[in-house]
Amino acid sequence: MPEPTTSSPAPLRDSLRRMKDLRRWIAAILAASCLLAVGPTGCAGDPTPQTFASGVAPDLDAAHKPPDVPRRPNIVILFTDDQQAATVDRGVLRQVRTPNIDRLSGRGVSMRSAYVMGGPHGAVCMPSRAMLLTGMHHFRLPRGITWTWSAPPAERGRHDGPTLPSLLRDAGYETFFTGKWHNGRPFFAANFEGGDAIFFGGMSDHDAVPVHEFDPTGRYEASNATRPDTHSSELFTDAALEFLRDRDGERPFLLMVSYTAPHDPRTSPKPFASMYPPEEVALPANFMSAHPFPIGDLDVRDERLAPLPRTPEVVREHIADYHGIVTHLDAQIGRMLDELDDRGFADDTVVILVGDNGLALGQHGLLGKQNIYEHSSRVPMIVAGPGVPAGETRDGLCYVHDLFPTVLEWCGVPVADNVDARSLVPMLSPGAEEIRPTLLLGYSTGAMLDTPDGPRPKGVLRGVRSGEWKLIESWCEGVRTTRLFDLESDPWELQDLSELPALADRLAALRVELARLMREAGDPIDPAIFAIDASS
Ligand SMILES: [Ca+2]
Repeated sequence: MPEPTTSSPAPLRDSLRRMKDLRRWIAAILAASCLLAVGPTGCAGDPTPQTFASGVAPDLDAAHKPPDVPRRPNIVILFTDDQQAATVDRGVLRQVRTPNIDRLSGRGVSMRSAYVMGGPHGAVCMPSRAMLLTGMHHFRLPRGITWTWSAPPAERGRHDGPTLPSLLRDAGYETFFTGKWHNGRPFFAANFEGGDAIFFGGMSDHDAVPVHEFDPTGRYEASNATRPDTHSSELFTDAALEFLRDRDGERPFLLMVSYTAPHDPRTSPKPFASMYPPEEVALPANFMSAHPFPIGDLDVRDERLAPLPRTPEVVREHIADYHGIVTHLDAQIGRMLDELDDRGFADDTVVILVGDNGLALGQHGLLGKQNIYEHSSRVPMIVAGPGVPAGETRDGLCYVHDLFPTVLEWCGVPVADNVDARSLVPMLSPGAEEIRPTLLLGYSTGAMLDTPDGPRPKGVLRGVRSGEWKLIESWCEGVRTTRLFDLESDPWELQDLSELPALADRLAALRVELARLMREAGDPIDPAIFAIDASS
């Protein structure tokens, strides 16, 4: 994998150029097939035969052949909440049982280096969802959908730009949503044309989630919410299955099932709740009783779920509960896969399982996701469907929101040039090209400090992944800490290599690349707080 360079990231430029070329090819073919099918009046809403998930520049002649490929695919997105990537990794270290997620990974490609970019406050779920829906880095999105409570009331839930569901809806897709919506009621109303069991908020008692039926007026008055006594994962799955059973089948569909499991409270029904005896849970290798240096959010809500110092006994109980709710969630995903199979959707439906962020659960002395270690930034991502290789894995770097242009590309919808996300299609092809040679991670506390330069987050974490290397820079109330890990030999991020003279050049290059990525992403933080010369 290419290393970061000091000035000209040639692999990145080449990758971008190839992707733009591919998009131009696809756009040309879509335009040609559209004209052939319906004349010059446009093809929104018409099922345009096309290949998808091929990852190769299509042959122009193919556009003139009879369609021997599936129609525009249905898209099912199973979006989970606070699910660690480790819960779907195959390997001896995984303790949780997920037979249905394994079934899905056997049908598709598992992205083992998929990340959430991060966020500007403790509720990382919110910017994560906003990025997936828009394909934009959260730095360039309005607070109204990434940090709702900090925006003026009139701007909360407001974003005028295109979104995945709105673009698919305009292209003729039926769009249906169930589950957790964390970006404001107006934003939901502007997106989906159908839904049920919609939960507006960040977290809830899983057995009494306040949910709404679909409201065509878009108002979603709080007084209209009901609290069914069904576990949230079952409730949202029930709504999704009802949608699949009731639909007329005329249009392709986008079905988004946004689970609020395994977010705490980590409760699950019998027998899942007692499926994993705490005393049998193995502690992670990077269990610590407390985080070893100051980072900004050591007192955020997630971190207060257990007292400090952490003890092995308490962490084992948290992990046991977590594994129970994950296996329960897996059972609901199994119901989804069964229904899709029984109704014959397997041939023309892409199924995506993706998490919004990870979770520490005792690693590095932390419990939450307000950091950028692997446990909290890396997420599950499995993509399965026609044209996608079965049972394969990819190690190339990508973001959750890279799914935005990926899905649009499959569905034949043009992607705007200003979108930050990059299509995963080249990664899913047999050649498995990289789309991101390096990748920025970042977290800032919502709590601000007054400084001579103006308000600044109390704590700022920024990191870069490149090949086997991971750099983390931390600034917390004036205290700087640097960590450099070799993830290949040290996947638990335990051994800091930043002081090794032999790695001084590598560290310097990574710091320069970090500053470049921050600027490219529109990050408002000045890399100078990490003593990086921003002009380099
Ligand atoms: Ca989350």
